[in-house]
Amino acid sequence: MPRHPNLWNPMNDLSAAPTSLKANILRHLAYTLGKDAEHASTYDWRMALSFAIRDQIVEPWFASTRKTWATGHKRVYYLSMEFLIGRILEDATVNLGLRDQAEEAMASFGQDFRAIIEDEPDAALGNGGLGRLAACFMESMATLGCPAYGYGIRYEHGLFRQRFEGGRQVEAPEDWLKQDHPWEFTRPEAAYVIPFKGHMEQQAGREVWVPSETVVASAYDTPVVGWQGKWANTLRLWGALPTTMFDLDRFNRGDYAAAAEPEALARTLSRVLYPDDTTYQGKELRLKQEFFLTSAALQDILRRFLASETDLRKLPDHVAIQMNDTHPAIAGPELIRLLVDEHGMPFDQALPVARACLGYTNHTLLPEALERWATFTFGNVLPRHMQIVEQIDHWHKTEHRGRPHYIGIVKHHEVRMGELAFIMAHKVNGVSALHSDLIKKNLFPELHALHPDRIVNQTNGVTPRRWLKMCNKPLSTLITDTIGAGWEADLDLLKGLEKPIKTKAFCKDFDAAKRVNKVELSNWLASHEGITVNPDALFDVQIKRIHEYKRQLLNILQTIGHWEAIKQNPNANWVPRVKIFGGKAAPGYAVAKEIIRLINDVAEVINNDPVSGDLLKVVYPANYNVSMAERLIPAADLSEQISTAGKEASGTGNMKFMINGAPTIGTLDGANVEILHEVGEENFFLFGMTTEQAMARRQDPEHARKAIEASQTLQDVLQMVAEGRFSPDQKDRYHDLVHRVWHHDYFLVASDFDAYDAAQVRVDSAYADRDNWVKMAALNTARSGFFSSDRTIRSYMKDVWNVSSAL
Ligand code: B1N
Repeated sequence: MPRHPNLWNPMNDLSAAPTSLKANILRHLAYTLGKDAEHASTYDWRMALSFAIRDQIVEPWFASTRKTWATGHKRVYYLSMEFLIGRILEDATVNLGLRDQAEEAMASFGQDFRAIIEDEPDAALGNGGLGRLAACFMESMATLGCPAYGYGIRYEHGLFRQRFEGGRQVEAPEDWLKQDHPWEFTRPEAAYVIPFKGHMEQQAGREVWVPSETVVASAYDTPVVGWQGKWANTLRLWGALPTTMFDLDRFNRGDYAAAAEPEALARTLSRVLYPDDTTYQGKELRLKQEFFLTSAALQDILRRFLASETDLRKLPDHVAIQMNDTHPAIAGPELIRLLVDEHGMPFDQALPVARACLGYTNHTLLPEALERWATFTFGNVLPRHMQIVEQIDHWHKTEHRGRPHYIGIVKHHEVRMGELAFIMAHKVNGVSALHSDLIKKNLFPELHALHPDRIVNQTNGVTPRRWLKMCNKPLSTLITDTIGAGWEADLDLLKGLEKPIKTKAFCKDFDAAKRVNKVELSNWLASHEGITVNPDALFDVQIKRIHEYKRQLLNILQTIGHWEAIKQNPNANWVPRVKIFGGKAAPGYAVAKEIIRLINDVAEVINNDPVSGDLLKVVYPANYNVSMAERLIPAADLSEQISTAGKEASGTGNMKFMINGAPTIGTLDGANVEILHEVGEENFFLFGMTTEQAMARRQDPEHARKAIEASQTLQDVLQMVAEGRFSPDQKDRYHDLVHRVWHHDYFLVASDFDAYDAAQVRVDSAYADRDNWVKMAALNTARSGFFSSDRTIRSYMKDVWNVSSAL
């Protein structure tokens, strides 16, 4: 066993020179895991390495916390129902600058570093872009030294695992906490009572809420370390516990099952993540989860504030609270409730204090995603908040008396969470330039007229540490060799690649780096999916939640048309393609599930066709998640961003592909518009209707029929699908889906089909010109600096949070 004088005294460990990583790994293996190296499994080694790496985070974490307290620095609180973190070990190792050392240490123990990294389950506490954005923001806030807490729910079960059975999606529960989770610290002392339901009572002339249910929110802290370990913040996730572990009366009467009921009931609050992405169901449990997170966070925020301050009117000088969509929008009324009911502040004073603290980020315009709670449900679960919402509504109406077209918060027996969040926030932001414009014009035109300075744009970004440095070693090594280090924290430095891109030598290296990733992905596809693909084919990738507006259907229909064209003329000079799909459908979203099945059915037929052979393959690996994205994106040649214009608020996958040197085929939607602007139209495959054209097109009730009749290719493709060419065992399987395209094509698959097909032809000819293609790909990387989430966070700090860096 290794010996070190510091091993036995933890205080020495913190202050003295760090023990070597190797020694720490062995120490944890023995004393934390209780395992002899001889008998340690991959899991044991992963845990030992994780604890050893975690040790290195604790010091900067303490230092950051101390500094924030000592200086009374303003803190940011990011409230989100989702944090889609993925794996933590490699990210932390990279940020601490310990990857090579860790790899070498594991090798010296005879362990394969990759296998250890891949043993870690994803923390999948989110559905898609919204949750992943929250995770990127946490990393950027730590990198920039912005004192911040993320607040979320510690779901026992994250997003479901996806399997395919006969091409159909089958969901299984996700179980990330089955093994020990080495990254969190349990904080039983940070616990708050969360009230629900009950009734209001007059007591001494005051309204008093007498709740009939309570649960306890108990904290679990995960440190989030920034680039180079200069700062670390806390992600605080709440777990639900019963207030009384169980009902002793019932237990004594022998009613054992019922006695455990309060415990089971409480725990359901943090049991499972709702698997909906950009849709909303008015489920009571969801409202309870939202209040559970928000109330716990606000109680924690006030407790921390009152530990060093007394005057709650100063709260906005010390506290910025960001609402990630409307899911935590109950924060407005809850903060007022705490200030008024618990701290005796008058309502008229509490409202402006709350508003000065709060910001609201809108992530979608889709009407099916906008939260509206029936006043019956809302008033039943949160009777006190129902009163406060009506007070806010009344106050706002009085303030703007006489202004026309005023939209209230409560209307048609529903509480509209968007309007509530807007009125209770001092800044409201969209997530791309186009989206923020549409918020002003289409979503909140009346409120925007009343508050013309409130809506601002904050175009999304992604962390270049995870999404380039960590996931794409060949390319990041080449970048550092070419322009030096430093781009990781200043992504605009990638501009320095523009000159080298003009040289043959650099382009050759860039191409070689991409090829390494493509070979690696091909090997993975062979071993995991049992499919052989040609690494020299064009890798065309669409990975995201399955949704009609994202138009995976457009992609697969065009794929069928392309296959048919190859079969007509198999000896033409085709560019070989691999069509890669990844993504899950919400379990209750029937149309999305049909699209999944169609993709799998089409893959089955095409992949077994000897005529098209290696010229076209369709692969759809099951259970797409953050870790799979980290494999697919670095290996992609083409990024599919083909949503109906006006529907994708931003997209963030689009940015990850760009950074990793994959040109986009896409519409003028979300952040695609800004990607196009940065990279130039000669390096982007633009197609399709604009938002305005799409809106006009829908006015014609015959738009789909006309588009189909005008396109021989689309007619043939729809005919093949309808006839059962891809479902020989059940020929009418896709009748309904095809019928939808003809008669209910709200997302304009038919109207954009020919333009998309033509853009794919342009892609093929561009790819055939290898030198120019590589240049185009490399320019995507060189011009992607704007899409670092560091830029986004700096902008929030300045325009929304009014907070400076503490570094
Ligand atoms: O948020 C991402 C954007 O890049 C995407 O364009 C956008 O679609 C996504 C309800 C949502 N909007 N709304 C959601 C998620 C879960 C849920 O229960 C809505 N997700 C987005 C980041 O800005």
